[in-house]
Amino acid sequence: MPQFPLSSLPKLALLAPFALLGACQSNSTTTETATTTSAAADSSAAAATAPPDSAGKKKYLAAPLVKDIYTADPSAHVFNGRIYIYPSHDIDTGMPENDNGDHFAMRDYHILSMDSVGGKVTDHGVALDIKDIPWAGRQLWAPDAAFKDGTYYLYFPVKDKQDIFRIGVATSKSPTGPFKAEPKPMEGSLSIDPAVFTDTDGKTYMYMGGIWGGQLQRWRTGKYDASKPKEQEPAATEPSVGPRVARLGADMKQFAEPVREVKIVDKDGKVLLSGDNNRRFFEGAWMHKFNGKYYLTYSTGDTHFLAYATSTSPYGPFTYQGNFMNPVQGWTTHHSIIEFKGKWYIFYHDTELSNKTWLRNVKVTELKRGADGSIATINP
Ligand code: FUB
Repeated sequence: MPQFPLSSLPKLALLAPFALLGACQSNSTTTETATTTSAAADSSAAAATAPPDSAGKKKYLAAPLVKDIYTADPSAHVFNGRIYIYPSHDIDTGMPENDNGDHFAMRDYHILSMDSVGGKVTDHGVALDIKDIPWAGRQLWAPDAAFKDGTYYLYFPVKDKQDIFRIGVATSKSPTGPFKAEPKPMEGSLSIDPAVFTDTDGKTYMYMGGIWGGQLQRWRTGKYDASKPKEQEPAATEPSVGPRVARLGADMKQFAEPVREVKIVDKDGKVLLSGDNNRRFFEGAWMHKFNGKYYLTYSTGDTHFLAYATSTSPYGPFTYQGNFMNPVQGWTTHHSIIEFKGKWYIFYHDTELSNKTWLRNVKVTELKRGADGSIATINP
C-alpha cells in the first residue's frame, strides 16, 4: 500500500504544471455528470504517452469520470446491463503523509454508474458510512462488489479498533446501496484490496492483500505480527509475498476454505523474488478470465506498474507475463477490468484533478490484446 518514499519524488517532479481543480467532498445526494471518455474512443493501447501540448499542459489518455468528488480504486462490474463502479471516496482530512498511508483516511463509499462507456455518470451518494460499521476503526480502502440471488454484496477493507486491516461485507437489495454492514469482519480475512471473481462454473473467489501499509507482510507466519514492521518484508533474495485467495461460501459472507497464498512465478516456474520490484505483487489484485485462462492483474506498488500473470487455475500458480500499464500520475495505481458489449475496459485512477497522491479520480479506457491474449501496453 501506498507510502510516499523518496523514490516517488523524481516521478512527481516530472509532472508538468496544470490547473488544480477544486473538488468538494462527501455528498449524500445522487448527482449526474456528463463526461467524455476520450479513452474508449481514441486510445490506442500501444500508443506512446502523449507529450505536453504547445501550452505545456500535460495530456492524459482519459478524462476523470466524476469531478465533484475524489474517487479511487475503481472496481467495476456489469449488473443488469449497466456498469457500476465501486470506488474509494478520497477526502482531505489533513492527516500528514506517512509510511503507513495514514493520509488515505476515507470514511464512506459512493457508487457510480453509467449505461455506456462515455455516457453520463451517476453518483448515487453515500452507500456505506464508516460510522455504521460496528467493528471499524479507520480508513475505508479499496472495495469490491458481487451479486448473488437477488442480493448485492459490498466487500471493504478497513482497520479494526486494534488498527489491523480486515475485510468486511455489507448487503443491499440495490447495486447502489445503501448497504448494511455485518457486525463482524469476515473470519480469516486479512489485509486490503478485496477483489471478488465469479468463475464460469458459478464458484466465487476473493483475492486480497497488499504489502507495506496494507500489512500483508505482517501475516507471513499465519498470524498478525505487529513487531518490527520494517523487517517483515522478505529479504530481496527471498520469495516475494503473494496475494491471498479463498473461495466464498454459499452465503457470500464467509470463506468456504482457509485463505491461501497465491504464487506468482517466472517462465521457469520460480516464485518472483521480493527484490524484483518491477514485477512482484504489491497490492490491488484483480481477476478476469479470457479464452479459458485466468488473468491475475496487480500493482507493483513502489515501481508503479500494473502487471499481469496467467494460469489455468483460479488458485494459480500464475506465470508473470508482463507489465501492461505504465505509471499514472500519483503514487498509487489500482484498477479493474470488465467486458462490456463485446469490448474489454480497464478502470483506473490518477491524480489529474488534484495532483495530490491521496486525492484521486477514476477513469476508464479500452483494454486491447494481441491475438495470443497478451495485453497491450497502456500509457495513461
Ligand atoms: O486507496 C487506498 C489504497 O491505495 C488502496 O487500498 C490501494 O490499492 C491503493 O490504491
